[in-house]
Amino acid sequence: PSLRPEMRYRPDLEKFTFQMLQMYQSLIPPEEEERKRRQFLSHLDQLVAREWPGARLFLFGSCANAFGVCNSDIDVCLSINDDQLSKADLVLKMAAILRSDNMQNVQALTHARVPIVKFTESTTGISCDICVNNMLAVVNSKLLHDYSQIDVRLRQLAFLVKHWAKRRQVNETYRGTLSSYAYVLMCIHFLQQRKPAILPCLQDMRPTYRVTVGNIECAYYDQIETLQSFGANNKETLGELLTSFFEYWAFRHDYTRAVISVRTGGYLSKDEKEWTRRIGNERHLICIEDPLEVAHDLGRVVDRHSIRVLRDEFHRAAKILRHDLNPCTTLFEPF
Ligand code: 3AT
Ligand code: MG
Repeated sequence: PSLRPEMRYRPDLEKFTFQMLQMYQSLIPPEEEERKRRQFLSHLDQLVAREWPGARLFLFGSCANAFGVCNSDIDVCLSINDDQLSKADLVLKMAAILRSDNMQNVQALTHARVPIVKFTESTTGISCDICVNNMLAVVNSKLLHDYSQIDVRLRQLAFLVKHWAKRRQVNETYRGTLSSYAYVLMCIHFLQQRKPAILPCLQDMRPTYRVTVGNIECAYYDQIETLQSFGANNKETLGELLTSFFEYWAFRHDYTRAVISVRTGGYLSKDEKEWTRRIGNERHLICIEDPLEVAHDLGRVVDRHSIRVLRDEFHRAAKILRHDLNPCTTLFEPF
């Protein structure tokens, strides 16, 4: 078969794919880490049950969504009915419980947009963030996890993209670059667009899973077992996909008009989202619609300076994947 245009440059594509698969394997957390994590969580469950018998802990983020590399932090959500205490109060109380249990570096960040308590367990060195009643994050983690189970190329691609973003320091929302969550959505959207498609649009299918969180209805098809061969007609390898991913974000994405939307499996316009003007600190220089909180643009953290940094990094990656003799090393070189 003839290669896509961006593949002309790489005669050693097979070798590159092989090396990328090896790198992917090396990023998967070992079973030992999973075991420690389960132990840690059951201990947390006990602590919480003692204080609040009706409360529950939910995992979310990279240890629940299948996109966690080794040594990731653990994100936990405390789900609790308490009309007396605010989220900030609950975070403070949780911090006190953790301190009296000898957890290390316990910090309550009560003024953050999402109040959390951060801490480390001394014996295992596991770092953990606990937030309160943030069930939307639990549901979006399930959505990402369900996508990850359809075609293994998503998990492979996203691991490498996240690894690249961390190495190149473009995975820092406090400095105006994108969250891991945003990068995974970029990968899902990208695989929905391949021809033939590698991923379906789960929110565009007959819903088999429904929950309401606050005033947001979440509904999508989650019987993933029936979708195992969905991407089978597309034979692209990891090397090709990674190359095309960076080509897309370097040269093809319409930063002026387009919004990528995993929810619809396609593109929307900034006009229809009314994301054309800057409001306060929120600009829309790269637009990624949150699949559940559709009024949220995950690119809103990106400013005039960081969009340059980000686009320069996409260019750099695309150029390396075209021309570099040793792309596996150069691509992931620390910034
Ligand atoms: P790391 O492996 O920790 O980098 P992660 O998947 O845990 O990746 P984040 O730390 O970026 O991802 O975020 C943790 C979770 O919080 C992921 C997602 O369920 C939720 N989340 C993060 N940012 C947003 C956002 N802007 N809107 C909604 N949910 C978000
Ligand atoms: Mg995390």
